[in-house]
Amino acid sequence: MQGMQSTEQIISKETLVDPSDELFVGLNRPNKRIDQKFHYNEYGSALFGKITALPEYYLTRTESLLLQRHSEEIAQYMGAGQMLIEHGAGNCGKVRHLLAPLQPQCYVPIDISAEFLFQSACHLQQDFSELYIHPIAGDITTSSQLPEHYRKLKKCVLYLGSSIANYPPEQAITILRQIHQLIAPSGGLLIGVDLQKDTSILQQAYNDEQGLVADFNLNALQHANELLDGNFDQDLFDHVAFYNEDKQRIEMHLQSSVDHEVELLGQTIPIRAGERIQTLQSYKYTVESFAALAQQAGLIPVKQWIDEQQLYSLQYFSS
Ligand code: AVI
Repeated sequence: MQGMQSTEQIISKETLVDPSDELFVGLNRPNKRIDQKFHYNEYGSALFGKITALPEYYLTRTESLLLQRHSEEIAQYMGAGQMLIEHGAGNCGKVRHLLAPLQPQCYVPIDISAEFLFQSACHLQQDFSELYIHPIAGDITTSSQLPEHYRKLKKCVLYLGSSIANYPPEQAITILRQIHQLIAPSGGLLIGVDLQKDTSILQQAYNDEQGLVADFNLNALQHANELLDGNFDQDLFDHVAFYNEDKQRIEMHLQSSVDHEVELLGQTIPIRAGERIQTLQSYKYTVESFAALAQQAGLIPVKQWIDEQQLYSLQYFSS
């Protein structure tokens, strides 16, 4: 294996920060919230994998289709022989569509889940034995760990899955600015962005018939119990997901069905019947509204690929 490091080597300090403080503070606010990242314990991550294959959840399969269909053209825009950095690489599955046409000199998958990332990178290395793979456990700010030997190459970032849309616009601009700094002066960003569409399609994607998204949402309470030595009872909450037209975003909440109390870190927190804990926001953009956001981060829109039903977009920006 060429660039692969041991799991210990790739665990950066970001993975060692205790997230419990943020979770506890969020649950003690008058408007309670659990940040979307707390959906992803082991069970939640596995469940999200199943959600991406649901008939109602069009995002993942439409993005895959666009990547497959346009991989040659994408490669023409991105150029060859670069350092290809994937933010939120997960199982390193999506990049497989692009590796042959792009022929990068090295691939740097970045993800906060160290163990899963390392395993995924190992699998990829088996199929692409000539590729230099350098996994980094952390986030896009962990650029100090980029492979020294390849630093002078043009840098292209992949940020797929419309994960950018889970951040409010101000935070999304900050992330895009960090990406811009990373790829400057001559790099590119290929990003997956979900589009505004008929509300009923959106409502179904986040309220699937099997109830997987509901389970995924309720699992945030289980994760909170694990992290805060808590006693949330999932049976006392309902999954609520709807499209907020004013804010142009899907919102997910957990709504308490009764007045009750929860213990977290030995502290008692009262919860009223009907009270909601906000757990996820998923903004929906037009090509123009996302380009305007990216431009605020210094990125220059170059090319967009959209499916026939105009459900989803892949957008390419230069620095
Ligand atoms: C990861 N992200 C783009 C998903 C979304 O559609 O906002 C998260 C999700 N959670 C439940 N369903 C989907």
